[in-house]
Parts: sequence; structure tokens; C-alpha cells
Amino acid sequence: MTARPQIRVTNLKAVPLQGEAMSTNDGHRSEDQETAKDQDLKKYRHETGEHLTTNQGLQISDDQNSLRAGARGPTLLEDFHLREKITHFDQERIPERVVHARGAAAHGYFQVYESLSDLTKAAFLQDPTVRTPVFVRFSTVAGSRGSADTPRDVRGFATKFYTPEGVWDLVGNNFPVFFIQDAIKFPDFVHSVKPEPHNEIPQAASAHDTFWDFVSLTPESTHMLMWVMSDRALPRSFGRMEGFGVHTFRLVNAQGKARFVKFHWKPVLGVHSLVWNEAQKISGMDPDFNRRDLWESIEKGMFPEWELGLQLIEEADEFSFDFDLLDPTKIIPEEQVAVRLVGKLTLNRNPDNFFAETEQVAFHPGHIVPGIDFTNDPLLQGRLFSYLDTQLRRVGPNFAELPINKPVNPVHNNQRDAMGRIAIDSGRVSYFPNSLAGGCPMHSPKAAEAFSSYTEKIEGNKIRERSDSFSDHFSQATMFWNSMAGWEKQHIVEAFSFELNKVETIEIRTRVVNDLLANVHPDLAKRVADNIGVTIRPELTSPRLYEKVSPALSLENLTRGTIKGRVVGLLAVNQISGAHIDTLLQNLKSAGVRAENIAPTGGKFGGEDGHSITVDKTLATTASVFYDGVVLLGNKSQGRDIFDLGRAKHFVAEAFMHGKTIGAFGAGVDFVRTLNLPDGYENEPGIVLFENGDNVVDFTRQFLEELKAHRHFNRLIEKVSA
Ligand code: HDE
Repeated sequence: MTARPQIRVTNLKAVPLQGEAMSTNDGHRSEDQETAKDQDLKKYRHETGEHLTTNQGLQISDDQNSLRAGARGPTLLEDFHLREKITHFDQERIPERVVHARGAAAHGYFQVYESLSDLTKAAFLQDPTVRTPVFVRFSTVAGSRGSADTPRDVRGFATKFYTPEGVWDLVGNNFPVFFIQDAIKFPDFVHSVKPEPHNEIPQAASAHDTFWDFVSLTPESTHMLMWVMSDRALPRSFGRMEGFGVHTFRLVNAQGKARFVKFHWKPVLGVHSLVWNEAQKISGMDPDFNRRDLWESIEKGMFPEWELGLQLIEEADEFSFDFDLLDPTKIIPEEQVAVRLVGKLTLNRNPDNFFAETEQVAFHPGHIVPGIDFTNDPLLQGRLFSYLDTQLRRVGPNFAELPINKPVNPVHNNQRDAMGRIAIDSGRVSYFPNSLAGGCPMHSPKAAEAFSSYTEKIEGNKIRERSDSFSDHFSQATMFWNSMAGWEKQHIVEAFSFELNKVETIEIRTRVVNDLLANVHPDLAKRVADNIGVTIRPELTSPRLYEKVSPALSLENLTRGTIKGRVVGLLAVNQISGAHIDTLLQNLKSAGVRAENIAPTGGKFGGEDGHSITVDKTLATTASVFYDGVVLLGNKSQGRDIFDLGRAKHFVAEAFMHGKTIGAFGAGVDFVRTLNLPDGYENEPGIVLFENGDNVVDFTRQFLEELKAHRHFNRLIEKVSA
């Protein structure tokens, strides 16, 4: 077995051990790494003289035929090799995660911009020259391990920091709030959203009776429902979604001063989402859409990056909000407490083995380091129990010994044995206190450097009761609605309508509208009620409305104006100069935009001046839903003219419906005219038409400018709805 490269930390910096592969500082694969890979390949090819053996090291001369009594006779029980091979295979799976089963992950590093010693004593947050290794796993929540990447769902965003003081796990989501306020409700919530137990339908979808039954009776879930019904639940890629620690945590500095903190991850590429119609199609055409994007971005050296943001609250200000800081169904609006950007996370290395790393990684909010601490958020408190329990069951009692979970600093304690123990503990002493081992391992002599829980004064009656300060379930849901652009509101209405039209029990639909949505906003309630055939109780049509707005919640304000990493589909029609295509491709590339050439058949297509262009995808193997923009050029493709193909027409019309930037150059403009797009389309944002086909430089410039908007959802919003 080839051991996973271990990471050793010297002077807080991760360096490769001798002969091991490790990314260089700029994240590109190093020469060493390539050599290691080549060596592996050689090994597989048996060029180094290594031969197939059993697990006991016995060389095998025939791995293709089992041992039989006669060439056509029964297989013999004696065949130890067959039994070993098959029984090991039979045990290959571990239980998938109860939630967040579907995931993808990558290695990388985290680096602070400047020392945070004023806020925390956490060693890895002190020195801006230090790169702390991380492993980040993204996931959907409801689906099974083999489900698609793009259902309407929350995404997990779990980060393991291998710090010199131990492992810190920030186990967050891409939404800043959660469905419930108390961990005791979690099994009920999860049972309701998972496939229904009698027939295991539907897979990875909340659009069914049991989920809406539960939430319609759980008003505290309303704020979270607004997020789930928004396009935030359909990330364009993992690298373009925000992450949140959700709960309020504490930072504690060396002087013992504590502050409350909310953790944020802000994607450097901005926040971009799909629309529901696209997400559904992608689920069928490429169920690995987000996973593939993460993998390919890293392989291509376009490393996903996020900035770590902190919202800091002095302890004295704990009660100065109109919600409780311990309530995980609330956000602190960024306009009220600014997010301070303190460092950057970069993912630059794909796992070598999905099972050993992505599947066996074991996160736990209780994996903590000195300088960071918990609060009494009742959801967090429950999680502190649940994750250890789940890892013990899923990965086993020695999960912390597996390479992906192992801290980079040494572990010393008297825990022993159990299934799958890797360490060979020597000596006769496995207890404390002891004298036979000189008292070792002993308590840390430097108490200030070791972890000690923040001394918080607690007084109270032992009681099953929730604080009154947790009782406002609607104000922030209303704030979310208030903060949305017109198209975002439209998409939210459509999402509620889609989901509730799939709910068969009319009483549940009625409850969602009357008991939840009518308390959020009468406009939302009415639009959904009209779409799903229920009536709003008259007394609910003019509720007291929360008026706050938080612009930081709208996707329209989160694009960061960048087009790096966007993907554009090129469709060639009629004759065009190869030089034009070259210029276009070159300009797209220098803007960080990836282009794919699409033609009716694979191979190459030629320009009029003898250029030939390689076809990346055929019309049968791709669709507009995989692109952020479309460019139509003149060219003849493989003798058949793409211009006449229904698939090409559908491609462009669908891109229009999904609000994408469409650029047509020369003969491409004629093509667009044949599509019967809604009247006035040529003047809509995101439509770039250059009829005369000469100035490809200006065309590309304008196309790229429009691409910055990400999508043009205001386009003909009444006529076309995505
Ligand atoms: Fe989790 N959650 N959760 N969760 N969660 C798990 O742990 C749980 C919650 C989150 O990539 C499980 O290893 C309870 C909030 C992520 O491996 C389990 C409660 C947030 C991941 C579990 C919550 C999360 C999990 C299932 C309510 C955002 C995937 C398998 C008290 C802050 C981590 C596992 C990965 C996974 C329990 C609520 C995020 C069963 C009891 C809130 C990202 O232990």
C-alpha cells in the first residue's frame, strides 16, 4: 500500500517529508509531484519488478481464474486467494453519512492577511507568512451518496485546518441560518426531508409532503425556507458560493478577552447561482456538475479561493440586537456589523483517493483549538455531541488515526486499542496518573497555551424551555424578501410554487401559505397562493411588516464584477476567418474565460482561410445549461451547417431564457434572427450583435463586458421566466 503523504509542520510551515509529493507555494504541482506520479505509473506497469501478491505478501501467478475441480468443475473452498479478494471487496463500503452523503473535496491552505493576536491566541492566525494546510469538503444535504450535484438544497462547506495546535473543523453551510433552533428537532427535520420511508421517493428533493408537513408546523424554519427557495440553493459551482459558520462562536485572545464572532467565507469569484430549470437539466446530463468543476478547476490551475470574514461583537453588546445571538435562525446583517476580511483559503490539490480522503474525512464542530470557543447556541451544543457519535459509527473508534483526519502535531494520551488501531503503543503504562512512565503524558505545563474552556458564568434552573428571545420567526424572513431584486423574488415565488404543487395534501399547502408566507409578506403569499390553488385567510392580508433591508443578501450585489472562470460555448455558423476565431479565443483566454468549441460532430472544423479548430463538444454531448454565455460565429462545420440544426436553435433560445450573455458576429446575427425570440430582444441587456463581421476585437470586448453581469434576469422578465 502506498502511504498518503504526511504533512509535517516545522516552524508553523507545512513542508513535504522526504520524497513525498506536495504542492508548491503557488499551488502548482511541483516537479517532485510529477515524478512521484510517474513512479506510481511505472509501478502499476510492473516495470519496477513488483508483482501481484495477496495481503499476506504471497506472489500470485494467476488472478484471472479461480481454483476449480476440473476446467469445467466447481470452485474449491481451498481458493484462499479468491476468498480474500472477494471478501475484501464485499466490505469496501462504509455507511454513507446520514446527511451530507454526497460530497466532493480538495486540499489547500489558509493564510491570514495580518496577525489576529488582538482577537485570538490561535497559533495559525498569528503569522501572515504561515500557510496552514486544509482539507475542504462540499456536500448536498438530503441526497444519497450517488445522487446528483444540483438539487435544490443547502450545501455543506466543511473545512479541516491542520494547525500546529491540533485540528480545527469549521463545519459550515452555504447559508448563514438553519431550519431549527434546537438540536433535539434535527432527527425529525432530517426524517421529513429525506425520501419518504415507505417507498424511498423522492431522491434528493424537498418537494414532497413530509418535508412541507414538518416545516409548515415549524415556523422557526421560515427564514431558512426563504434561502432554500432562492437561487442560493443552486450554486453554479462550489467556488462561487459563500460559506458560513452559522452559529455565533467566540474568539479568545492571550489576555483572556473574548468576543463573539460569526464566520463567513466570501468567494473571490463572487456568488453565482443556476436557475431551477437549468439545475434540473444538469442533474440529468451531468450529475457530477459541481464535483467535476471543482476537480477540473484545480487540475487547470484555476484554484478556487475564498476570503475568511469575521463579524465581531463585543461581549458588552450581546443584547443590543433585535434577535438573540444564540439563535441559529438569525443573521447579523452585514450593514449592521461589517464583515472584516482576515485571510484567504485556496484549494490547490485534488485528493489522490476519493474513499481514503473525501469519504473517510471526519468533521466535528468539537475539534477546536485554543483561541476559539463555543457559545450556548442550542443547535451548536447538540452538534458537539452528534458529530463524534456519527464518526465513531461511520468510520470507527480510531478515525482520528487515519491520514486524512490525523493532526499534524503529535498525539499523546492513554486511549488504547479498539477496532482498526494503527498505532503500536509501547510500554506498560496506559493510565494517568502514573509514576512508572515518569508521569507521562502529563498535563501541559503552559496552561495558557493549552485549551481551556472559556470561563462563562452560567446560572439557571434545569428546564426544558426556549428563551422568549428566540420567538420572532418572521422578521428576518421578511428582511430577506425585502432585500431581493425583482427577478430574485420571481424565482422564489416559482420555487415555492413548484415545491408546493408537488405536495399532494392540500391542508399542508394551505398551512405553508397562511401560517408561514402570509407572515413574511402579503405579496409573496398571494403570488404563491395563486399558483398553487389555495386561499389566503382574509385577516392575514395585511400583517405588520418588518421594514429592514440588507443589500448584502441579494445575488445582484455579489458578482464582484469578475468573469474569471466563466465558460463560453462557441457555435460556428457559415464561413468565417480562422483568424477571427483565433483572436476571439485569445481574448477570452486572457480574460480568464474558458471557451468550448461546439459542432454537430466531433473532430475538427475548418475556417475559410485553412485554419482548423478542434471540436470540444458536440451538440449531442453538451447543452446551453453548461455555459455562462454563447458566441455564434460564421463557419462551416464538418460539411453540415450548424445553422440549420434544431438543437443549435434550442441551444441559443434556452441560453436566452436563462438570462445568459449571447454574442453573435457576422452570419451569427442572421442565425439569432431565425429563433423567434421575444420582441425587442436585440435591445435587451446581454445581447451583443455585430452584424458586419469585421471588428472581432470590439465584439469580444463588449461581449466580455456583458458577461460580467453573470446573468441578465431582468431581461423581458414578464415575457420570459427562467
Ligand atoms: Fe450537520 N451533521 N448537523 N449541520 N453537517 C453531519 O456528520 C447535525 C448542522 C454539516 O462534509 C453529520 O459526519 C446535527 C448545521 C456539514 O463530512 C451529523 C445538527 C450545519 C456536514 C450531523 C446539524 C451543519 C454535516 C452527518 C443539528 C451548518 C458534512 C455525517 C443540531 C453550520 C460534513 C457526519 C462532511 C454532517 C449532525 C446541523 C453542517 C449526523 C445533530 C446547523 C457541512 O453528525
